Amino acid sequence: MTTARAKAPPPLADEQALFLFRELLRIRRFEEKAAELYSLGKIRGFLHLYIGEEACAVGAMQALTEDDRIVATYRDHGHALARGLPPGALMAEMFGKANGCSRGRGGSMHFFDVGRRFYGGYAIVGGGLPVAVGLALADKLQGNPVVTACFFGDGAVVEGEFHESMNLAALWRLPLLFLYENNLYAMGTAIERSQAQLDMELRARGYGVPAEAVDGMDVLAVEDATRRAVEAVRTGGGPHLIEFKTYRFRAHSMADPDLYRTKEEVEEWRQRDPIDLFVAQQGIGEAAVAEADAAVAAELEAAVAEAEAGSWEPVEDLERDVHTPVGS
Ligand SMILES: Cc1ncc(C[n+]2csc(CCOP(=O)(O)OP(=O)(O)O)c2C)c(N)n1
Ligand SMILES: [Mg+2]
Repeated sequence: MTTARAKAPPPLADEQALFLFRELLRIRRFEEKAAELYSLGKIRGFLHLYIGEEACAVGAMQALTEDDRIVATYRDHGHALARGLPPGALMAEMFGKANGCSRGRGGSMHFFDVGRRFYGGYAIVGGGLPVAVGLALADKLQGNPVVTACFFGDGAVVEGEFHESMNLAALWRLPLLFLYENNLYAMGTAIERSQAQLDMELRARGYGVPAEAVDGMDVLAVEDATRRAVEAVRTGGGPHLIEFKTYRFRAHSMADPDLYRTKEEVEEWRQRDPIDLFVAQQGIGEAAVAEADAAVAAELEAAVAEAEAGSWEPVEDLERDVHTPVGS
């Protein structure tokens, strides 16, 4: 595979470096808080943490405009935060409260915000891919200069939905960007045990879709590759694919004992923590780190308070949005 950015990236202006640092840190701290609240029973149901993969969502989101559309996976906290969904609305959603971004009906895996063009959060692995094809098809038919970016994992690429989506997107030259988060595992199954062909560029070539692999722990490499691909898609180049080579530091979910990989492997990847890497790469000083940490902590405290203060949906609304009268 072609690998972008062999040389070290240039330092950013201070303001931009601090902005990106805070974007990364917000996701990390949000999820640490979510894990804590899960063990306290405030958040129930499923909870899948994105810790370790933050650079993928943050880097990719920098290259997309407000008009572009985002489709995420069930591990969607990072994508939603990077897209600008308010932490309070997300926390309330995980509490099951009516002030949540999906009225408390979806929880952690079903964040949604049409206004911010954030179309889920899907509990079904690969479920977002056909939706993204539909969104991109609509934009193409309507002549909208909009790109749909769809995140998915290595568990999705061995499903029919991925291949059907690639086929139709290529056949119709849709403005669709496939963002493949390859964290090497789908639950407890390593990619070597599920994929007959690990080279994604080769697989994408079978559909005539240009593909590139980048270091998913390097936020600037992710941004750079996404920017180039978005430009190509937006100017009529048809679908493109980027593979982010990444790793989740935590278990698959709060219920996973994490027995299918070695502690040494996890530790090796932790040495390339995307936040630490960025701090070192950009030379962000201790005082700036502490300041950002305090600001993020205050934001999250307010988010939790908002979730606590929210109310449950009234029982009279139980069937609302479940049945739609014929003809409406
Ligand atoms: C269609 C479908 N099959 C199986 C599952 C059960 N399941 C939940 S998460 C998961 C693994 C998905 O792995 P991947 O796509 O690599 O995402 P990651 O967890 O690594 O972010 C599976 C198989 C599901 N939710 N949907
Ligand atoms: Mg995976």
